[in-house]
Amino acid sequence: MIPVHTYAGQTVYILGLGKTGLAVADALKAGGARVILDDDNAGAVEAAKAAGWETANRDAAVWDDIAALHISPGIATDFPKPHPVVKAALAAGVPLIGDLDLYAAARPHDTFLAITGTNGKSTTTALLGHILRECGVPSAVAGNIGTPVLALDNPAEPQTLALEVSSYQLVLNDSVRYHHAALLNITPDHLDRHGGMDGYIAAKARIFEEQPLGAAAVIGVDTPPTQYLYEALRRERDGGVIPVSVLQKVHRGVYVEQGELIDNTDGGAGVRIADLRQFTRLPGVHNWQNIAVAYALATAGAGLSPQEVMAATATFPGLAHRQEYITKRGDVVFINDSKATNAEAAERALVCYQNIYWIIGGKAKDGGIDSLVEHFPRIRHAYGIGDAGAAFGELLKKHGVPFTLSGTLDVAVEQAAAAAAADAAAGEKVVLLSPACASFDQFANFEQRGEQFRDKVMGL
Ligand code: UMA
Repeated sequence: MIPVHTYAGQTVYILGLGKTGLAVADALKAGGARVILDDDNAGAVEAAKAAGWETANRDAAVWDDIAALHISPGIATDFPKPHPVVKAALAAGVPLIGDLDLYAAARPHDTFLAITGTNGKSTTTALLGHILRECGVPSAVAGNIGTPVLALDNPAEPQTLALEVSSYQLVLNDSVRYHHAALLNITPDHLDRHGGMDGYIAAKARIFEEQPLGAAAVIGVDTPPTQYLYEALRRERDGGVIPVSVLQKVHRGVYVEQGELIDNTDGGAGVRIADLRQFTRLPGVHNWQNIAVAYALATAGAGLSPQEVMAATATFPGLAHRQEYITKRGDVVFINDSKATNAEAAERALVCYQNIYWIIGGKAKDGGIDSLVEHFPRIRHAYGIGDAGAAFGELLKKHGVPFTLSGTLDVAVEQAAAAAAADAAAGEKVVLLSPACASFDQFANFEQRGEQFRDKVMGL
């Protein structure tokens, strides 16, 4: 844990007692502040009380004593409407703070390599963290990926953070300057929290605001909003703006052509860095973009050589639940893509494989799997689970895909594994859990669903 001394001797109100809020409470207390804790969930407040924390009352007078209000990223400041506690604090002139603000103040000599984007930010952050570690850079991985920054160890020497930053965090933590930063892509997401698409784009663009001189700004230019932001930033800055694409050649940037990573950041003809098809733990074009962005940050930001970055990439094990390679039995590979909770995410996995034994279903999202019909020829057999299983089966059968309504994940794994093993067709077969649905009908969350898949496969 990292003690934060900014509010020593003062009182901070902490709203939101999830991972972030509790890490902040520990850090501020260790730095000599008084903290009072609050949450909309009465159970969370009771648990805090039972753990010995002082809890807040929400009457107006409370603000007389408060130096700052810390809010967790999940709490609304503006849209769809400001949280009443946020409103009351602002009316009383109490500033809002976020955990990244506190970290930056507590460890001013650390370097942020920050990553945001609608898709791929966790994989890119984990990969960058792996590269830094393998290359011997004192470093840590934190942020939206799951570890709140203040829960990290507090080493005596400065370190580099591979930091995943969400749009929520970008809006909230307005004192933070990201030394080197990357924006992967922007497609509509979290629009309710940002008042629409313009607000969401503005939130993402904040990652490049007031970067220090010499900063790298890495931008994936394959989505229209990021292409636009790239053009604007390139006009504004003398250098350091690095476009990344998996669709086209870019000038003074990093791009992927037929699976080859090419670096022409020096303005030359382009140096071939590696064939990305060799990295089987990072399959698919979307992962090529993640690799290209991590490469650009690791070279331009952390000063590592292309060779050492690629050597480290080769040993990256991949992230759990995102096209996670589980095992191979004979010519059957088992892949856990439980994180694919909608059709768009499942599509990214489907395009990577042939001869797929596909486990699908759960709590359906709007639109179901209609958008995936063009990929159905890759499916040898589909296995339906959960609420949406039967309805998906109707669509699959209509398009000639053999379908079994398995009901539960365990049954589906047994059926898919047996059928794939008996399949005499040439080449690799893939048993793929990529459900295109939320998990809440049968599981606590997608992690639990993925773990059950992994356990079942390993126990077969
Ligand atoms: N709460 C309230 N009132 C509200 C909203 C929440 O009291 O109006 C309380 C809840 O009852 C709960 C707590 O706040 O007790 C939860 O706070 P939180 O939602 O901010 O969650 P944390 O556990 O602190 O996790 C946060 C991130 N969550 C969100 O941004 C929603 C985690 O990202 C992140 O991993 C963690 O900090 C560490 O940095 C998750 C996420 O879903 C993975 N992120 C979104 C995404 O990736 O799309 C942005």
